[in-house]
Amino acid sequence: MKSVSLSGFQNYKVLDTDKEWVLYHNCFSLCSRKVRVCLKELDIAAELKHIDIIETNDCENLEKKFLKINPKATVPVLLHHGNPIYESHEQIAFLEKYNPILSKSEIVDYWVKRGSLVGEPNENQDQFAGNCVSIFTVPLFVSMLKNISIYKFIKYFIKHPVRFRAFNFLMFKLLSYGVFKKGTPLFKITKSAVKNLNIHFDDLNDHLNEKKWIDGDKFSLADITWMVLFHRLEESQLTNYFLNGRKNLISYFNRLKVRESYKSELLDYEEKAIKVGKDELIIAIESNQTLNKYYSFIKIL
Ligand SMILES: N[C@@H](CCC(=O)N[C@@H](CS)C(=O)NCC(=O)O)C(=O)O
Repeated sequence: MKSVSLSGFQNYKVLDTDKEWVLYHNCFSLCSRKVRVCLKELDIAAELKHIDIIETNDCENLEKKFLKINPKATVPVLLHHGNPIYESHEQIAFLEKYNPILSKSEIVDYWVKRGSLVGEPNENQDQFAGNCVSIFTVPLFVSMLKNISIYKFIKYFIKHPVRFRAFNFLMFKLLSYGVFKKGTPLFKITKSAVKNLNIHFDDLNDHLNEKKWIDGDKFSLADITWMVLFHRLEESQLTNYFLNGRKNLISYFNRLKVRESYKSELLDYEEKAIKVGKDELIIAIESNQTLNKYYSFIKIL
């Protein structure tokens, strides 16, 4: 199947449903988390349909039934009366219109865009912090994929409509922590991800000066966007490194962590595959020489 580019609200139905909102999501997916947090913050009820992706042990996203919902095979997909909205930054903007209780301004739009994950993570890292953070998820991916049968990868490789992803994931499984060796493509991409994320964080740290939230006193979609990025870095054992010396970001992340949505939509969704992967990662950072060197490399950049 050819990969297609889909974004925003589509003028056709992909599901016959009497529900106003349906969200196809995954417990681990960064973008799914963003939309779940948004639903919670806006107090919008949706029917949630969990779709396993390879990291969480299966490839439900490659089944015919799901490809009808999204031919690109990615989550999240939000349906409004059965019409799909693709791309999480479009989904949160669409949801916001139905309960406009959050702060809205050009500043919010700017930081939502800057925190989004758009296209493939190795591209446009200077524009999108989400693309950079995606690169730092790879060690956790590899740790999670260790426990998944190779047969599932064969299916994944054959059926995934985005060839670049199919190839990368197969490599993550076959080479395991070997993908972090000095000189590998991932090692090179990491260099630019570190450089760009440091710029995004410096700018956000400066912007937050004396502000409670990104738009001042009121919480906004921008805070939701950055909440999931910080949480992902925390899972990847990198918050201490990236927040170190950035006082405003440290206190901002502490404020984000005590929101109810952080607990109910992120922490309480930590399913077995995530827990096992995280434990495995913590041990491997210490015991696996290649991974240990990779983390040290990130920290000296
Ligand atoms: N830019 C998209 C990213 C969607 C995406 O890459 N989703 C990942 C999870 S975060 C996925 O579905 N991966 C499954 C796969 O590619 O097999 C968005 O913001 O919604």
